[in-house]
Amino acid sequence: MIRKVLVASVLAMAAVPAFAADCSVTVTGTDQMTWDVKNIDVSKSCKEFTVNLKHAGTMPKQVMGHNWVLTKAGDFQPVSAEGMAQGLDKNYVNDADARVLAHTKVIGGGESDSVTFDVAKLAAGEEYAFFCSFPGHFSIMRGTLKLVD
Ligand SMILES: [Cu+2]
Repeated sequence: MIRKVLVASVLAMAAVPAFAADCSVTVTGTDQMTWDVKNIDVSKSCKEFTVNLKHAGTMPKQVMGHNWVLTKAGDFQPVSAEGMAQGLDKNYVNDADARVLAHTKVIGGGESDSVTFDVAKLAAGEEYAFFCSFPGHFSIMRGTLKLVD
């Protein structure tokens, strides 16, 4: 009986990578104005996709805050400029701007936040940009996101 249970649990673990697409990613920001992810591939088989943003540093959000904002690649510059003008209270994002496809709040050292969005929002062949819209951070804290098979 014990042996049967063991075999079943090993099979269950082995089945996870084969049958479930990874529909989430963790992006970790630092006190050095960097994060550890430059490219995100979103599988078409995901209905929803979740981004978990973490801040591994110790600096407060007023000084070294980070968020994660998603737009089409072509919208990245105007959206980041407009976001900067919104201030920290608005997470440096204009929520009325339809070009913002998804975003987290601004977090400081030791904090985290997540955002989940519908994969149906993404079009195949379109390139998307993700970035931190905290003033000045977009030049370094930026990457590309694509819909893949
Ligand atoms: Cu930042």
